[in-house]
Amino acid sequence: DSASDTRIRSISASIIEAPTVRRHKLSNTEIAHQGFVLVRVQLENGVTGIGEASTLGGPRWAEESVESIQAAIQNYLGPALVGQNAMLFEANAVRMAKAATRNFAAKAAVESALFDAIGHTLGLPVSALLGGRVRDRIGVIWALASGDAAQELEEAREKLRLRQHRDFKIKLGFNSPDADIRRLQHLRAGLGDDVKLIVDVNQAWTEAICIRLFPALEELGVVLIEQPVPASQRETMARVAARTHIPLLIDEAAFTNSELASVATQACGSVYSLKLVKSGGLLELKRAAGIAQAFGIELYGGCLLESSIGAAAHMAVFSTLPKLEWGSEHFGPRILVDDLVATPLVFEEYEIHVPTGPGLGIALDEDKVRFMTRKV
Ligand code: MUC
Ligand code: MG
Repeated sequence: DSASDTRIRSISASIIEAPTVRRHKLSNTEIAHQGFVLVRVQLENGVTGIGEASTLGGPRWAEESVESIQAAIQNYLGPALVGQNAMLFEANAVRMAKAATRNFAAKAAVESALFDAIGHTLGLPVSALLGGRVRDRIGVIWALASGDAAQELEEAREKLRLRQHRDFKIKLGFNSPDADIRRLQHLRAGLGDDVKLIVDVNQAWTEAICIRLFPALEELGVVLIEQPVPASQRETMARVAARTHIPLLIDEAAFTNSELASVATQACGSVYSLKLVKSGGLLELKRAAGIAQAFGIELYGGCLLESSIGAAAHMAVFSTLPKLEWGSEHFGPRILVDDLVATPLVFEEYEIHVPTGPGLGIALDEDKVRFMTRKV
């Protein structure tokens, strides 16, 4: 009957521009608003599923931009899937792989929407479709990235006071290495020794800078160093990983699961940042976790400043992983002036609650979406 007709009727993609509460700086870009592509999949049974692709500073953090993601979905991924049964997730992923190479953010957003639609059709959370939850709450860190140490200290203290975050990721690499260390010293002195500090250099340092600065990071009690050198320089990354007592967190150096296997074999790091925009889908993200685990690499639940839509898709996967040693960094919903959903993810006692409702467990706020949709 029509209620069980889960064939895909249409797929649409619109561009969203969501202002952030403050400027967010990375070594290679800087944002004051987030660029998302909102995907809506309609099934023949009348159910709609939603998914979100996130970018950071245009085609800068990775090669995809909101414009390229929208074009890939409208012209290639959508046409490859219309008429197919949404429930056949693996077959649909194969179809998307045939229609377009890479374009991971675009593919992941479409697959999220398919999972959301099927979850709503069956009355099941997406986590149940991915094997079921092993955890209901996931620890969540906050990123400090204004570059102004006094402002950052105040911001971190507020997060601690509200019991929302107690671990912090500090974005480095947009100032000189010495200024980075001074900023970290200021934060450590102000926050005390109990707060976990992670640094993300976003590929900005050379091996020489690493050699010079790592002892200072060790002294400051930094617990993770994320992607200190360029993603393509695997030998360099392996050498600097071997020099420090701080684990290296692999981010931009591994998008695909073959890249992950390569960086693992080359000993480029000992923790991996899981992201939908790198894996290109929920199923592939779950496989990334298995590959990392097989190499003895610990897992970190990465983000690209998604709204509650993209964060919920990550939570659906993260909640099913046997191990997630480092929790997650899905602070994205909280850095937006306004979230896109009527039911934002719950942040409480330093954790995010994994949504339990059907599908992704979130519902759009259509007024906010309309307001933030780019007018063409
Ligand atoms: C990245 O490189 O990890 C995630 C958090 C943040 O502040 O930047 C992003 C991307
Ligand atoms: Mg990173």
